[in-house]
Amino acid sequence: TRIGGEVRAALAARQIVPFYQPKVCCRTGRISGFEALARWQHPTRGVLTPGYFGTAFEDPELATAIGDTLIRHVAADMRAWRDGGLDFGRVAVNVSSAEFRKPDLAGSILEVLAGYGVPTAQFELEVTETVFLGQGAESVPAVLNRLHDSGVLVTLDDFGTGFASLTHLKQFPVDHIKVDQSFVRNMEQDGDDAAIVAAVVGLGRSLGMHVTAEGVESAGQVERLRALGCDYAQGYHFAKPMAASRVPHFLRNWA
Ligand code: G
Ligand code: G
Ligand code: NA
Ligand code: MN
Repeated sequence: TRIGGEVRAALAARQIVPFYQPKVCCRTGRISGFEALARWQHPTRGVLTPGYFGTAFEDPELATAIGDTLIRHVAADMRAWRDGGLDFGRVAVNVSSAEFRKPDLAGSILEVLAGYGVPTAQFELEVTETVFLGQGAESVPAVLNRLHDSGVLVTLDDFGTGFASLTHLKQFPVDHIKVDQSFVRNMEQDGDDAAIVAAVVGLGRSLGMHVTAEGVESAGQVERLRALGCDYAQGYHFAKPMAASRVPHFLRNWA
């Protein structure tokens, strides 16, 4: 495809990079870590979000190429931050369904982390429920178990929007769940949304998992989430995804 060719060229030109969005502990207000989100630093069009190239994540070969590039970039950034004595917490990377078709996905991730001397406990994988149903679904249990057993945190993203989620929570080594932003957006006005967020927080609690609310855009939402006992919050209220070069400054200025 046209976009496929462009993405390949962008990868070769090192124009696809991770941006980082902080996650904040609701209880302490401290930064618990960041989510890495792919961005295309286009030479003429500026910084492009996956809205322009996200279909590439559905193509197994391209998704793997982007994933490999991105995870190396993230590990290199983590290495540099560690060397600079920066306390950045944990970094989460998204992995699409198509990437699970790659043979030994777990091994290749662990190899990159080891290569950069990044502790597995500082690394987190975000997957949506679609990975349990997608092309590489049969490899998912082994990959997640191996990563989890190696100390990598496994997070179920966009929780509440897929299907059979409760079965997956039981069957797979899920450490963390993220309440989808569609439930967080109107939680102050919509009682049903607030009830769903409360229920997910309660479910996480009872299963021993931490819960992150995503798409948090107001102080009022943060207050509600804190009252509900939600562990972490992420969204434009705190910060938009930022370039790696801005992370040290951001952390030093965080109260
Ligand atoms: O980053 P937003 O800012 O636009 O991201 C849009 C979508 O693209 C989200 O669903 C997000 O999870 C996905 N996405 C962003 N970066 C990556 C990535 O590096 N890998 C995968 N698989 N998906 C990503
Ligand atoms: O699928 P995933 O949950 O990984 O994607 C997160 C998406 O949500 C990214 O596109 C990210 O840029 C976006 N995002 C992060 N915080 C906010 C927010 O507060 N509001 C909105 N509307 N989008 C957000
Ligand atoms: Na995510
Ligand atoms: Mn999400």
